[in-house]
Amino acid sequence: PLSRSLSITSLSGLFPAWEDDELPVEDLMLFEVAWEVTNKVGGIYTVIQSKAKVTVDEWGENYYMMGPYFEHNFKTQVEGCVPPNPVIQKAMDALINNGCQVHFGRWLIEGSPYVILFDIGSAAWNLDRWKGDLWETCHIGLPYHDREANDSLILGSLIAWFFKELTDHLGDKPNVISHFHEWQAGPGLILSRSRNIPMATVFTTHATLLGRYLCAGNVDFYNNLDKFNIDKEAGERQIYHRYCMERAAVHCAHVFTTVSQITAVEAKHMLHRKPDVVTPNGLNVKKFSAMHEFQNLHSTNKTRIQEFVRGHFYGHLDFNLDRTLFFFIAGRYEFSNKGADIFLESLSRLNYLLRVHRNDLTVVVFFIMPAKTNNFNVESLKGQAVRKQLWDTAHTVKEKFGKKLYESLLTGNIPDMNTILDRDDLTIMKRAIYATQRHSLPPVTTHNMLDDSEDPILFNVRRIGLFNSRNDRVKIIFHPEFLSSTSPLLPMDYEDFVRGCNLGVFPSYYEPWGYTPGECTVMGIPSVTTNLSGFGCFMEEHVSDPAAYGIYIVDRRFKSAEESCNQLTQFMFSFCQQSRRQRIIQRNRTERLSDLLDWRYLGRFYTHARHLALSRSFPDKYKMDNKGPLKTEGFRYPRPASVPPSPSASLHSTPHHSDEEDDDDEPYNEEEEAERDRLNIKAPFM
Ligand code: U2F
Ligand code: UDP
Ligand code: G6P
Repeated sequence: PLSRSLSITSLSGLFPAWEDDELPVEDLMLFEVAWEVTNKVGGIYTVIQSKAKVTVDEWGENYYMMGPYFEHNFKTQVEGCVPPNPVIQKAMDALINNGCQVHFGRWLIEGSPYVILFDIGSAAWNLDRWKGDLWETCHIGLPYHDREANDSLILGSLIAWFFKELTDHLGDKPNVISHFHEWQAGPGLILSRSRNIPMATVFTTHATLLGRYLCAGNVDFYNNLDKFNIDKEAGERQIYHRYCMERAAVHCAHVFTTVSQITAVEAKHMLHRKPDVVTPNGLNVKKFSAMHEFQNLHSTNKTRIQEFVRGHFYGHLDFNLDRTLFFFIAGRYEFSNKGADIFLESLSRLNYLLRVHRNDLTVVVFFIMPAKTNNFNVESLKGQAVRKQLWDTAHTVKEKFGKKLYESLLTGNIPDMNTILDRDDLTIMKRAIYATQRHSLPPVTTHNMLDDSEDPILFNVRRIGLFNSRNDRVKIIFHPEFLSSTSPLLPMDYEDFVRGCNLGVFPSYYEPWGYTPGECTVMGIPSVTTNLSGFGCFMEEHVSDPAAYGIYIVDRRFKSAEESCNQLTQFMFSFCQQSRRQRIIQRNRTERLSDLLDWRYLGRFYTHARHLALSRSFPDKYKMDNKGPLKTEGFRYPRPASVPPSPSASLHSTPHHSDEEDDDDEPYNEEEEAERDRLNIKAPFM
């Protein structure tokens, strides 16, 4: 018998006690199936990978992840081994003895979960037969040219086969729970259920196929959710078969979940089932023992970005890097879904505002969105080379200067500064300076774009005329490739880059969750999100004054694009008006929200979904007290203690109030403020 027990969280003490579902994990086996297990394609990889630790902590040896086998991924990420549980080996052998390759090992990520990986290629000769099975089962036909759909069917057939073998040998105990993610894992669920395999099933969608397609096509999606003829829309976009698999999986599952409230509403209309549980996406949060540690990281990484900017803008470095803020947008290159359209428009307005207010502040904005390119361009590489050369020159001269100075002091003399450097030294320095002349503006993009003329970012940069000219207070750098520490241009990992920036801007239109602003939050970097993203809605629900905590939520739901642009511009402009001191305080606050995004807290929604699935599939064994659905509602972070209570006074909710840069007179104490907030918490959880 299962129950929910009261547990006191081990987190910061900010959360009141909540009731947790308690599962007898020793009598259960948990399988989680996703195309992205050990295989990075998109955001689902982040979900699976970051959640591994808390799941292994709870389930130990009874937790397995399943996905496709790719040789390269296996070699680089997995330590192969023999399954310690003979039942697993037996089920694998049944497939292997029929010519299908299955691999087992520990995934080398935090938590080291077991993975069972199925080799699609080795089983592809069954495809036609399995297509027939799918047709027999649910009358879904897959076209031969859709490789992704065919692969998902092969994976699904192998997985359903595996579960059949497994459950045939398990008897009464342990009971199996299998959790499938996204439509690519759908066939495994559909086939398992149609074959009456005795196990509890959960299906999670991270975005609906139709939602993604319709939004990308510039329709007024949210105001017409109930009006779409979804079969027709799917057909017209040639995804009818995928949509059918998605919808079938959703309806086959004992429990259906999605990542946010907003996607729950979408799913109700696009898939005709209301999710049973919302399972928000968390992160594996690592806390520093002292606040200043992440602030120091900001500072050192900012220095690295500054170095890059010195090179990129060589010859045009007429702005003060100490008065320069770094903004960025990053993610999959879906121009309007990710809000790059309104971002660019707002940047052009921000540029205007900074100019008319004669602000000496400069904003350098990075667009990190992968597009098709033909490597780095010469101009960008040259910038870094020039910077390096200046650095080397300065270093050589400095050495020489230092040596002469030392010699002179040893003989008891202050050297003659006019002669300490000889003519050659001056020549070297002049040559180095001459090399920094350039006849073109610093480039907007770092790469040779394959589709330069049609590229939506470049097209709009041309339209608004932000070409990195001297007068512009907003400069743009489009880096059409994900970041990597091995890059010759900007050698930084994404995480370090984020830490070094001042503001992440993610004004998405279609974003079921949106990891990027959450990642900023746990690193203590403020960000802009929207009330159309799962993350933004979640923050709106749980934080009384999100902007005070460095979470700016643009209203894209009830406002026109024009109004949203204005709001975004205002957010950015008021951010620019903060002093350094205010930014530091705000970063501390932002970082304080990370508990809210920690899997140690959010993981319980997964536990709840599993519990619910067990109670539906094995009702005699696993009862659930009738407590109603587990919700995230009812808990709110209070407004930070030092922000004035009147909404008008905290219009932009910047930490008040000090106009001078680096003004340290402010009687502000981070620990005190955090403590005051703790005491302020009112509503109990549940
Ligand atoms: C949803 O995100 P998805 O996983 O469906 O989005 P994708 O298009 O699959 O992928 C975005 C990811 O792709 C990666 C990048 C992102 O994590 O790291 N990527 C890459 O590695 N290389 C490339 O060249 C291009 C992309 C949903 F839309 C989000 O809102 C949710 O947060 C997410 C998780 O629930 O699911
Ligand atoms: N990201 C990355 N490298 C980069 C830029 C972004 O790995 O240079 C990752 C980022 O960490 C985040 C993901 O891309 O996890 C974007 O996920 P999100 O949920 O925001 O949107 P999705 O693209 O999945 O729809
Ligand atoms: C961190 C460092 C400070 C530095 C500041 C820069 O807080 O600890 O030494 O001055 O970052 O902040 P800024 O918002 O100007 O990038």
